[in-house]
Amino acid sequence: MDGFTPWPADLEARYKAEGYWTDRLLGDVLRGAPAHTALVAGADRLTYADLDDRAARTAAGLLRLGIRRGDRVVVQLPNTVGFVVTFLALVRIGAAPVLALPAHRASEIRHLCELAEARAYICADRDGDFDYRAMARELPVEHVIVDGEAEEFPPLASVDAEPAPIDGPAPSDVGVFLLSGGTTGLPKLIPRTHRDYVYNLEASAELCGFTSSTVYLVVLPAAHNFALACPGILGVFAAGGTVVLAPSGSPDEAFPLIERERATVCAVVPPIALLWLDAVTWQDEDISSLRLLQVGGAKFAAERAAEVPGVLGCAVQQVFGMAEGLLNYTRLDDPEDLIERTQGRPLSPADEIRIVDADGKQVAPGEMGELLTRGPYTLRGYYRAPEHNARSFTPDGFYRTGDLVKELPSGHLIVEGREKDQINRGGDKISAEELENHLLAHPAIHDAAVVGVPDPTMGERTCAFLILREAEKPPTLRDLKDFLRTRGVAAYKFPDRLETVSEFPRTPVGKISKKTLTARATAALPPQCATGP
Ligand code: OOB
Repeated sequence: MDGFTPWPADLEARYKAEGYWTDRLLGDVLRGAPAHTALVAGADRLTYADLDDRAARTAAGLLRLGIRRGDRVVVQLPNTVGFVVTFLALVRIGAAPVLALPAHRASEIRHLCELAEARAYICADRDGDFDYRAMARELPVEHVIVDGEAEEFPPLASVDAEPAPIDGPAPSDVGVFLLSGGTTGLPKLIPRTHRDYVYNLEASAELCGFTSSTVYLVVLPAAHNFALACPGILGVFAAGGTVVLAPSGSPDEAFPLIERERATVCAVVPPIALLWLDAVTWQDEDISSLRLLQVGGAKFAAERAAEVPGVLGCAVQQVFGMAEGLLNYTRLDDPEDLIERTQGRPLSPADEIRIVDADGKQVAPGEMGELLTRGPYTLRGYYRAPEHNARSFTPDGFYRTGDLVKELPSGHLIVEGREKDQINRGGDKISAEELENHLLAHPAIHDAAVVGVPDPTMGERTCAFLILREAEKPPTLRDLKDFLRTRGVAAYKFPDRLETVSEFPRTPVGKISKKTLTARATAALPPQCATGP
């Protein structure tokens, strides 16, 4: 596939010889007993046999429409049976789903369709007031398929045909495209091959002790790597367990489902974990079936991690992962102290880690530096992004994560901060440059600089510093949000705060000093906010 950077031959040979890469494909992950419940969503309950049949019929229907191996299809579906069936059908054909989040809007989706040269866009009908079909009419794709009220488009349910043998993908083919959190003007695509992603999900399922008795509650978007494959939905299927889809992590939706389905595992971001720690005092559901709460996507404070077993009655696992690949997990049998204080250690014995200073030199053991990594499930290049790749990877193929970490003698990592120009708003990643570019399009704005400021529940919130054009009326936060909405920007990227300034502080080399801006925004906060979680 053009635009895809493969692993070099020596590493390919090693990963195969050492058993990390096999011939297993993403389309073959349904390994539960035929009569065992695979998927629960609302009133729907599908056995492994049902789900396999739905995936096979949808795959045949997509082939009949002309979707082929090697095609790309942008998928934007919430946590529904439709998402799971569509994903499995596409990977069986060897057409790679490009996994957009339900919150994305025209600005992001149009870019994804163009970058991927997508043949099709598969979406839901609505998300509250927002109409995906209206957006779909403007997209540069041949096919639009709608799960729900489809209007003039074919409904997903009609994409159905008698299954026939499929000339499927090779294990080295790109199986799925994940979205990068991004540090540049436009989101990047992360190609994940069948063999690297199968390893990712199988090794994760083993590490987390998933079996056919696992009942996994999905509260994060299914399209996010964490909920999909760490071990996530696909890891549960490979272990023969049961996936229960929830619309959100809100305790009044999640807790009744935990009680009803006797859920044993759930993956959440820190703001949801904090909400759950509080919610037990007013929710009266029985959540005693829960064995493990995985927390990741943003830093989870040691003091709060320590509360989980006593308050929620389950073990906690910290997960420091990235769509680009590398996953760090605390182990289920790690000492309490490591589980609470660290963000885990690499999943694979073949993960290579380097921690370097600003000059790219390895730091002394235990010192803080930027985390670089390569391994059997970490990308070697973003899709169709040669210039960005030249900056994001070392000449010997290590991915520069932009995360600042310390390594303990045990190999566990502590995330200390970030070097990349990104805001981590409760696990949602916002590229400062992307948001700044949108703000610069506003007629009253001369220049914009966006930073994250500490927040006790979200970890960080987004503050936009603006220099206004002379004689322009200053826009309110409300005006700016309306402006960004009109431009088709996802709402989680909207700034939470505005500060108007006459000039930006500069570093000695003349770049905008985001450190100074962050410090200024933080100083202006009430004291309980400034300390963060
Ligand atoms: C997960 O993936 P992404 O791609 O949304 O974001 C990756 C970035 C990391 O580079 C790091 O900056 C941050 O999110 N991050 C954490 C963290 N987990 C992720 N920072 C501090 N502590 C943590 N535990 O966020 C993701 C992917 C797979 C599993 C879990 C999370």
